[in-house]
Amino acid sequence: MSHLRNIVILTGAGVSAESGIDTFRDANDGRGGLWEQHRVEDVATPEAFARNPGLVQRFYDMRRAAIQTKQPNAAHHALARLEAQWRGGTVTLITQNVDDLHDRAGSHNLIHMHGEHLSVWCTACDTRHRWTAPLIDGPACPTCARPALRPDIVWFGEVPYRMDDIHQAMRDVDLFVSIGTSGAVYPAAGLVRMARDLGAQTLELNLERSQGSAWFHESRFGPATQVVPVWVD
Ligand code: BV8
Repeated sequence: MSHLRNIVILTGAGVSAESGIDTFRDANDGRGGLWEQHRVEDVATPEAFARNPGLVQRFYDMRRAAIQTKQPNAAHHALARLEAQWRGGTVTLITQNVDDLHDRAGSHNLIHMHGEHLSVWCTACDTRHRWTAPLIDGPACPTCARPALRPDIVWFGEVPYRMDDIHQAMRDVDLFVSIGTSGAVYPAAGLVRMARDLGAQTLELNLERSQGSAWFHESRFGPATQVVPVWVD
């Protein structure tokens, strides 16, 4: 990989699957991305939040509580090692995941394009805070004291975070690696095409074929805790 200077990595729920965090659409779990019989696409939207805030707050309180009990796995650690050891270029890690397993594994050049489960956003005074208590209990905003906190997570129909930083990283990409994502959701799923248009090498590391597999020069299939360390090391 020595001639490949700038690496951009995109991760999805599959990189956290072996840490015990449910993916959204995994056929394997038989639920196909359902939660309490709700499709994630139906819960992770501003309309759902306006219609039934309690349902959405409960969904995220449940996800947050589950994530707290999980640990980074060998794939998260391998990606942090790559960033620490890479010389002569940059490693940018873009994640679609709202969990903090990349953070806890030690990745620093990290873009959470769909937000973070440990952050809450006050829609009254537009400030962001570290999550401290279940939102279903209606905690007051630390800044304006109003009970207007929502998950600081990008829902369907909302604009992903740090798109400028993402496009900046993609401008100089030599190698684009997609790990553990179904390629179902845009604009994340469109990044591989951007990489190809920019003449970069593209590699997919996933459990199985994804909706984007055809766009990659190479795909390696297997569990992330096996295929990612092999690729990094
Ligand atoms: C936007 C946060 C404009 C929430 C998420 C038609 C109608 C309406 C909208 C659209 C439309 N067409 C396109 C859109 C836009 C829409 C979209 O793409 N919809 C899809 C459903 C068609 N996108 C949006 O609304 C986005 N915003 O477009 O704004 C815009 C655009 C550009 C610039 C400016 C403005 C916002 C989308 C963000 C939604 N929020 N997450 C939460 O987490 O609760 S999406 C969520 O699903 C994830 O974040 C991720 O992005 C997405 C896909 O999930 P994956 O991570 O891929 O997980 P999945 O379960 O699907 O797949 C797991 C994969 O891992 C599988 O391939 C599996 O094989 C593999 N795997 C499993 N185990 C392992 C493994 N791999 C390795 N090892 C293992 N052990």
